[in-house]
Amino acid sequence: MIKEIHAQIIHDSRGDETIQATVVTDSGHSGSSAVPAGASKGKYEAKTVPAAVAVENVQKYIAPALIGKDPANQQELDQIMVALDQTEDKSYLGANSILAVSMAISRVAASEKGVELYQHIGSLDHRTGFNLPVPMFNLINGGKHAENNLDIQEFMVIPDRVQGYHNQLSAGKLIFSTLGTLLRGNSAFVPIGDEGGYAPSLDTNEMALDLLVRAIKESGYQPWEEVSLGLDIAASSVAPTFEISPRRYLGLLSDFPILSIEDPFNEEDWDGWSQFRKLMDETNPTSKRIMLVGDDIFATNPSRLSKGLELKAANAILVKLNQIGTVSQTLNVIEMARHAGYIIIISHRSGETLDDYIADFSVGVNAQFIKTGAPNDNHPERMSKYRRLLDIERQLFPNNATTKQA
Ligand code: 2PG
Ligand code: MG
Repeated sequence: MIKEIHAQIIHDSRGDETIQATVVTDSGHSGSSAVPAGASKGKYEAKTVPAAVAVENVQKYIAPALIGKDPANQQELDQIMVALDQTEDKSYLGANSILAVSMAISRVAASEKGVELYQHIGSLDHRTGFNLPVPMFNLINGGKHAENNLDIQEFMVIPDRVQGYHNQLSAGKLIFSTLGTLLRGNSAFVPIGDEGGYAPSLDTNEMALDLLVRAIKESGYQPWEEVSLGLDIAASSVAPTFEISPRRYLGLLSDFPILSIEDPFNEEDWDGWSQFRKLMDETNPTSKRIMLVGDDIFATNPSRLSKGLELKAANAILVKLNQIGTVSQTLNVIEMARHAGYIIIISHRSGETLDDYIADFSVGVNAQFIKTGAPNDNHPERMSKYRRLLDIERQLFPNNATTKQA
């Protein structure tokens, strides 16, 4: 039974204020969670309130409504908060106030049951068998996440054909360090972007892709056969000079070993999305299923997703808990997407905290992929998720996982 709920202001990786909530039960268990923040936020995301207001909302409105309840009943408690808020976009209490408590509820429930968080999330999602997601490492940052001249927001490497999570993490770290050596060949100092990847200024976006292919090869991996590339165009917030065109994207897909392309069109451009998916399906010459990933277009929102499913707008969804604002609503969106055969990618935000919640969440829902930045040891807000996944791998597959630390 919930006895107390506290909230406090902490700072995220960009130095901005955010909220952390702690839920305490009468059995002496407690669980804390913190909310991240985006820079390229979608228009259809749930709304936040300033951190100080969020803290006050938790203490004044949310805590009194939840004290005395059983944290095992995630859906019921989330529903109480949604009803208290009374708005479609959580703008009254703030999605940040609500989500901090929603996540902390699941943490304390897991602790009371004496199970790992991913197991508890799994039970909310009616699951007992687990797998690790494949990491999508954002090694070159551009767009709103960096001060450089690259329009595309994220250039990722995806070790989709490397076996075992710890080997995938090693591949990501090695390729990241090789890339650093290649970039430092041109200039001694290479800036770093918000998500821990390099943020060089390059003549073209294509040069970034060339560099990644070189880094993959020089690290001893085979592009496409072992390690693929991924892009997040973030078209709704890309510079107006960037040419958004299906022909250009198809060109990139045929010139580079790209497995995944996220937000290639604006969040309002349903036709652009549907036509491109059709084109991709017709021209996909490879054995792999190229992912057309909806982030801002779906905003982890059930009505946006259901429109997208009807219009055949994509084949994969990027899931961010704070786009919708509660754990159980996020689980419902995942269920809808999975039912339609969509690939599930659990994602961090560009402004992150040390909270590793999404690592457990990605395993709990059996997501195929996780996107949580560069494997950069100077960015603990990204590494906390990658490290937690190593722990989970050791628990789930003790014979396969090495004991090496990331
Ligand atoms: C994205 C995210 C995370 P932000 O667009 O996918 O990488 O960025 O958190 O800034 O919205
Ligand atoms: Mg995105």
